[in-house]
Amino acid sequence: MAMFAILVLMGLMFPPEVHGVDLEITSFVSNPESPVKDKEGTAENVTLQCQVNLPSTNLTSVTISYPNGVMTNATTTTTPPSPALYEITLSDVHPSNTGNYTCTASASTGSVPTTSQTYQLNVDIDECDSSTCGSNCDTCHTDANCTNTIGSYTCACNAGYNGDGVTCQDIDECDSSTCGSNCDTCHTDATCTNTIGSYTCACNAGYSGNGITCQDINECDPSCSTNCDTCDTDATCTNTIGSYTCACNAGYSGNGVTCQDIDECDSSTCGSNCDTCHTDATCTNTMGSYTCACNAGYSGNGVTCQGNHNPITVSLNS
Ligand SMILES: [Ca+2]
Ligand SMILES: [Ca+2]
Ligand SMILES: [Ca+2]
Repeated sequence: MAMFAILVLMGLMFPPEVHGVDLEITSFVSNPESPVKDKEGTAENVTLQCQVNLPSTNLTSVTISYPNGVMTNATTTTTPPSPALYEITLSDVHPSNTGNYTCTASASTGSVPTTSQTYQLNVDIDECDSSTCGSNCDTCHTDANCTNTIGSYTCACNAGYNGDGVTCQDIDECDSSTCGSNCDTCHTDATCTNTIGSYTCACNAGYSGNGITCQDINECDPSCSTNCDTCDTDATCTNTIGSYTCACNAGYSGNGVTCQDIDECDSSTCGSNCDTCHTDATCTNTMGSYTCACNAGYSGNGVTCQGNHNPITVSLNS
């Protein structure tokens, strides 16, 4: 037991020589990992960690150089004979800390006495995050979307807007001369109305639908419930694409919306619609028509009437 303790003590005091193992940097990373977010009002510290494959007792130095070339000695807390992990800490990093850091290790023995490895550290401000960007916030337009990038950010106008993202203008989707690839999809029988950021479509009068699809309304259909015809009850409605027409029925005059009975018996007003009663008949006006009745002493249907007297024989002889 005493001998074992002595051997352990000797092992700590005189670490075994590493023979035939070349010096190697097995990893060089940051904690936290790059990219590191720089939040205004918060001090973000970054530790650069350089892992070598040999214990510190086999090394003469491990340095880390900054992007500007300044070199500093890294320190280790790893106990030999474990391979040594060397570190430096960057306090309160900012985007200016972005760049390539190089870890260089030098060994006291071995066929590879010196080796190095480079690490790209990125420190980024999220200009799109209004809760952390502080005085570095984006300048995107209200109607644009901000996208953070490492070292910068981009602005893109929202759908319905044109522009470079810093300035955005509403697209008039209804103006075919300017809408380009953003024109409206309203139906041919609809009216487009531009709105800020979008547009609306409404079917024209005489059509029903959502504006993207529109169908003719049959105003004459007895089952019509809205936008139905206004023809007079004595008129005939005829559906047309997008509208309808009203025509007064036979025996009536007017524009179809209002129709008046024609008095076919009144020769002063009947015009081209006068009765065809026989001379020896009496005309009686009716709604939409008229009747003819042969006068007393005559028989017939009123259109033709014959006298009911005995034939008179006239002698032509003198
Ligand atoms: Ca950024
Ligand atoms: Ca618009
Ligand atoms: Ca009449």
